[in-house]
Amino acid sequence: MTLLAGIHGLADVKALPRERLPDLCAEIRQRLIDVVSSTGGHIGASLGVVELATAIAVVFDSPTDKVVWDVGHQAYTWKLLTGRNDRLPTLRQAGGISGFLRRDESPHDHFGAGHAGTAMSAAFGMAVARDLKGERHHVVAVVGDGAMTCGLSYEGLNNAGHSNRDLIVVLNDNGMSIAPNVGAMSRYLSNVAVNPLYNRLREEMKRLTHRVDAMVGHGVQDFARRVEESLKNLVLPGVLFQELGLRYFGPVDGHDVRALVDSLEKIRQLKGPRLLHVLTQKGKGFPLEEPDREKFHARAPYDPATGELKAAAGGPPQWTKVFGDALAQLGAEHPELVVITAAMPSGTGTGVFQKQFPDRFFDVGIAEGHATTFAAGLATQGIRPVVAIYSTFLQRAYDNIIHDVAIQKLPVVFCLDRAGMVGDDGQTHMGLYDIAYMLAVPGMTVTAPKDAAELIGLLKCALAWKEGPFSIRYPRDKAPAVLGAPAVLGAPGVPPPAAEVRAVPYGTWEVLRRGRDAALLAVGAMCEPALQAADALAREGLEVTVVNCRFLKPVDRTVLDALVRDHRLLLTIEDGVVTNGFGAYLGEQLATAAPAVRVVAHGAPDRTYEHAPRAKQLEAVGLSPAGIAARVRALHTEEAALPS
Ligand SMILES: Cc1ncc(C[n+]2csc(CCOP(=O)(O)OP(=O)(O)O)c2C)c(N)n1
Repeated sequence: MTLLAGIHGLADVKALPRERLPDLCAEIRQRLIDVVSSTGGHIGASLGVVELATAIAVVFDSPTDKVVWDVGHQAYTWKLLTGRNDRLPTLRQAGGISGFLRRDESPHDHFGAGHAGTAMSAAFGMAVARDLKGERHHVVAVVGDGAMTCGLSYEGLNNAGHSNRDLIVVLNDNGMSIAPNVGAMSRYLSNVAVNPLYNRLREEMKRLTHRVDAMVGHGVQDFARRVEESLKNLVLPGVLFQELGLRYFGPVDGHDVRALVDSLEKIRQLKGPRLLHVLTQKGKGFPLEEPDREKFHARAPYDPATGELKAAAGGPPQWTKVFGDALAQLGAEHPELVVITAAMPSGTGTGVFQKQFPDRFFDVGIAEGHATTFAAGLATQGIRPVVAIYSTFLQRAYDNIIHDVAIQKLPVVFCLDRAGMVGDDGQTHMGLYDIAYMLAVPGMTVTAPKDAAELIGLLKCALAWKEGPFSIRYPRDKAPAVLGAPAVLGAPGVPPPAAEVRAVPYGTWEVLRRGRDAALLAVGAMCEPALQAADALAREGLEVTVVNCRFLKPVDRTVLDALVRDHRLLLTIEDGVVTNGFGAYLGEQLATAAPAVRVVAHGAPDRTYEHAPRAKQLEAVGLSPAGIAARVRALHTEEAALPS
């Protein structure tokens, strides 16, 4: 029997002889590689902390002790050791366990996450709660070096550091965010990790202090300690954390599980805020070669023997790729254009621009708020920043969008990838809120393209627009090249080159199909299922108008006025929450302007959404062609029953 087969919970891990821990880790590593080869997921991050998670499982007593994993994407070993090994093959699958940690999934998931930088604050909250309640247990925050680029991590550290409360921070330093980590903190940590002088000096000082201790006694001992402290402050690692009020330990080898257990056991005995700096290698043991480290942070299903991706389904390219390629093409035409990403060059497709224009590309770390205000600063000086951030992560920057960009009417272009239902990352990553949050920003132009060509056309329009901020949203999906007219530009499925696409005229909608029974006002990627729904309804004798509402704000008054003249029922189709969404926005405008017209918002109801393929998530809320047709049918029947 393998060791892993005997692990059903933390008690089994603790019962294992220490010398067997390396073998257990080897089995865990293989298990993760095998399972994630078919589910896909954050394999690189998780492989990096196999030993760390195992050591934490041995040393601390969860659920009494609280362990808070930042992001939670690296916690597959934690899941496996806390009784979820059997369910691991359901990872990220509909109805299966989440790819992140969730309080409703296990009592060992002490804090749910998905976004980076929350662990320090949450763990400090738990430590304070413990003290308020007079309890005695440990609180451990495991934070990556990438998360140390988040302002939020420092807000937590600043608050916790001088509190004297008992809190253990484990800094999991692998030199990587998703891409290689950036910034001053990253450089500081790598200096600490690689500078042999630091480590030698520290050892020397320890030896010296002990010798003086033995020879002379306490007065000199205190003096020597003070000398050691001052020297430490000059050259030793961790001085930054010490100044912030945390006792620093490390750096230690994060792949030596027995040494990790020893270090954690010692640190557990101490009091006050303390930090253990652990050096790990992202993706350790993954069968791919070293240069691919960024690519296996998270990975689609792959061959477990070679690590190579399984052949992807054909069809049109992803919206991300269309955006990234177009941006790089537009970069040549617009020397004033710069691109900003918050730690996601490949995820946002902006890596193409980065390669071509490295001096005009800025990866600012996991710092969406800073990215936005940084862009605002650039814009005050006549530079044209394009800020490419996922819809879900831009939530972090809401105040910066309003306070720094919108109020000052600065022409910053926001490109929101992963807008709408996001698929198997699940509830923490849903891009369902950006329509609501962007519509409320004063002076913000809010747009969504129906196809790849229109994404390029909107980008061109955005770059020509100097009156204020401009946002473009698109989903995590394949982008139809040119909806409804594949033969006009390029081959079907292949988006046209940027040079061949004209800017979309500002503030205009496009009527895609005319009918009289109802009008579907579709947003972005919802144009395609709306057209398919219209086809199906036409076969039943219901004729509906379909409008591509590529500008959600400002609305196209001319088209809207014509629509309310000719229709009694307007139905917005939006891949976002209906609460304060596009339908609500239109409804509010038409309530007095056209009180006889009924406006219905068809989108995602106000609740959380579980991980599942995007198509299934859309279907579940009626945003498939069949779901849209069913809603129109039902509403039309209701309307027909009303007196005319
Ligand atoms: C607010 C926010 N922005 C971006 C991301 C996307 N993201 C997920 S993991 C990650 C890198 C985290 O790096 P680190 O904390 O060092 O952990 P590692 O993956 O290296 O273990 C990023 C940028 C996120 N989860 N949250």
